[in-house]
Amino acid sequence: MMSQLLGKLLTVSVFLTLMATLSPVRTAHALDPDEVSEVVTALQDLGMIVNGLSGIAGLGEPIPFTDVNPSEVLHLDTLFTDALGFLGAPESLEELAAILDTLDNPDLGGTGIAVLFNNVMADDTANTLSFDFVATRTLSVPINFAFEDVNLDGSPISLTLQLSVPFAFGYDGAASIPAEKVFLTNEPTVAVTASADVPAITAFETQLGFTSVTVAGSLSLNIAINAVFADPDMNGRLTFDEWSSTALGDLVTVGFADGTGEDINGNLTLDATIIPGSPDATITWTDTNLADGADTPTVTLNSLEDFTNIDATAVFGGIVSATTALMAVQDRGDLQLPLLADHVSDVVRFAEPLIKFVHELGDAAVVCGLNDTIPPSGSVFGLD
Ligand SMILES: [Ca+2]
Ligand SMILES: [Ca+2]
Ligand SMILES: [Ca+2]
Repeated sequence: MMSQLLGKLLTVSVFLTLMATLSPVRTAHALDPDEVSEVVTALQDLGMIVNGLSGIAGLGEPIPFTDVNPSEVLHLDTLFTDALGFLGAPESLEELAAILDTLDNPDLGGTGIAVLFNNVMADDTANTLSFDFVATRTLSVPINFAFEDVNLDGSPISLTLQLSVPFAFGYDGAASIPAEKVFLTNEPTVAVTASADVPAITAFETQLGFTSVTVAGSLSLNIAINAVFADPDMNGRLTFDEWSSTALGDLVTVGFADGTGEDINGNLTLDATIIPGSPDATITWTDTNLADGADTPTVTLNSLEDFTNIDATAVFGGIVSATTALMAVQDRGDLQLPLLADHVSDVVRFAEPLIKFVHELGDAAVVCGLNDTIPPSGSVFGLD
């Protein structure tokens, strides 16, 4: 009885041992240092790809109401490789993860860019490594608005740029081609945002055509730009081989996304003292979603329109014509003017405020006079 039981147990145990031996289960092993260095190389190489996004589409376009673009503010052409720096020679993926976790930097190379390596995780059994890279910079940039006849340069606003991207790496030592051993298990999106929230800008004075205007208003920005990676053969592994041999335009799609709430919401008022009432003009630029294309600004200049169509040369041209006419008359003697009791010399006195005005502007290095040059040159002050 007992021997029968033992015999059965023995049979079962032999069967199980045989099964274990025959089954093709490949137990993952920790990577050796050479293999870890392949992952480090791949990470650095991918960094070059991310750097290469600099200037593409929205990343290289000025942020509305400013004259800076996300790539230059975030130093995107070197950002990711600068953040990685020298990774040394880790002997395991967990060691590599520990190194990445120490790379957080509140001021990367004195650029004012703060970088974070968040959620860094490695598994030396599954041969995986993942982390989220986040770069943030808040800076002060002057308002800049150039559209049609209007070109405003104004007071600074606080603008925050952020780039975030999740990376998930895998390693397969059995891959037939060495460059296919390291791969991304995700198709990462490099998400860039530019945001500002200024309920009341610092009012500023600027030139609009030939008059000075005071600009006030509010401005909020929630710009979102996504650079989306795609696995060329869609087999779930975006390999080192694929990202290094695929044209950037085929590997990554860059475009505006729908930012939080209103993507652009800017309302400026323009006021010139020369025109009664306030404000004299408005500039409105709103767009709830830049992903479907950007709306154009609405510029309502009202009476200020006239001032954008005239420049200093035209104004001085007019003054010169008037003074030329007066001098021509004066050359003939101090005649009494028709229908008026005044003589020409009285008219010239009447013109004195105008001449004084020209004197004042003369300090601004504008040469104005009777000679038919551009701008007119020679003296017009001989009348006084
Ligand atoms: Ca693939
Ligand atoms: Ca939106
Ligand atoms: Ca839109």
